[in-house]
Amino acid sequence: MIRCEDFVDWLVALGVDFYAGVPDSLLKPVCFYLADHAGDKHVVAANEGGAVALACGYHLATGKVPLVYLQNSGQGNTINPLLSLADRDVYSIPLLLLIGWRGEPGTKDEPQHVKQGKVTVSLLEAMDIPHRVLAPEPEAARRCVGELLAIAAAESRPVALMVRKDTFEPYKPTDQAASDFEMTREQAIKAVVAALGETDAIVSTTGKIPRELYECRDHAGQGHQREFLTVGSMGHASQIAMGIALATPDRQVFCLDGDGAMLMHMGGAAIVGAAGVANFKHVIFNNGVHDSVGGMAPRACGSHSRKSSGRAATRKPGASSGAKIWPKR
Ligand SMILES: Cc1ncc(C[n+]2csc(CCOP(=O)(O)OP(=O)(O)O)c2C)c(N)n1
Repeated sequence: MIRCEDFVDWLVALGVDFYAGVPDSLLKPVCFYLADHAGDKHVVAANEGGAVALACGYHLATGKVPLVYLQNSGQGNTINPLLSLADRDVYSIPLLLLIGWRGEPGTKDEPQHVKQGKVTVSLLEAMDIPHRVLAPEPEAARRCVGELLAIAAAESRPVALMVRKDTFEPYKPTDQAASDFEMTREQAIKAVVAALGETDAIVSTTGKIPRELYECRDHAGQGHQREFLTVGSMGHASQIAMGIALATPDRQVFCLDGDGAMLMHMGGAAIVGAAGVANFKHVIFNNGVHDSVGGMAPRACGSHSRKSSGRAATRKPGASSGAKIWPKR
């Protein structure tokens, strides 16, 4: 297994000093290590596409190769900025993607991960992104990181490292977000379930909320006919619920969301608000963290008071990246 400290040291030695992503259970040790050690050079993004864009911005201003981490469930969110921003035919921006490989063929995983796991590599291939599986042996892993970063820098393009379960040694965070809420999530779900009417429909978000909701309704003897569990497709529960609410104006539709999922596609809230769907109710369980994948806070880590470098980001599509336009600091 690889120690997070070693992994990040290799990256830093190779010039990688900016990290953005959305937490993942397989990458949990690295996510927490970065939160503890990378200060304002680490951003937990609203969604994986946003993380790619943040990393592209950092490259534009510094010429450096940034790292973007994600669970492969979020690969879909990255496709647009990878193909129409970072791709060699557009702005040709080098990035290192670190992808937690849930649902890898041959492993046992939940249904929402199986399909994504099957197509993760072929999606990278379709996007012409060089990729490798990160070996768990430190020496082989270090070589692999070096080779991929050399490709990213020399060819100015995104590259990807796939990460299997147990590749990283566990890491104990020093600064875990304190939880001083009066209720647990389970108690809050119970309170909502107790207040539901007999015909109300429920759409729940991704992660632990749907599991706890399912169990809670089981215990309450309520059955599951009127609930929809958005086990994948994180961040889209409110729009599913809005679709149901529009189609069934005579019933109340409750969306039970997490704060991380809500943030992921927050624009949906504006659409619900603008449409004025009277029978739609959005309940957000705000625990301040991505609890289902380890408990990282869905916010930028570190200080926000860094002074601006005063550089403006201007670059024409098709221009190659790097020193000519963006001299390295
Ligand atoms: C697009 C996408 N990105 C990442 C994930 C991995 N993931 C599953 S649940 C979760 C955290 C959800 O956090 P929140 O909505 O705050 O709910 P909590 O887990 O705190 O109850 C993440 C990041 C995913 N399933 N889909």
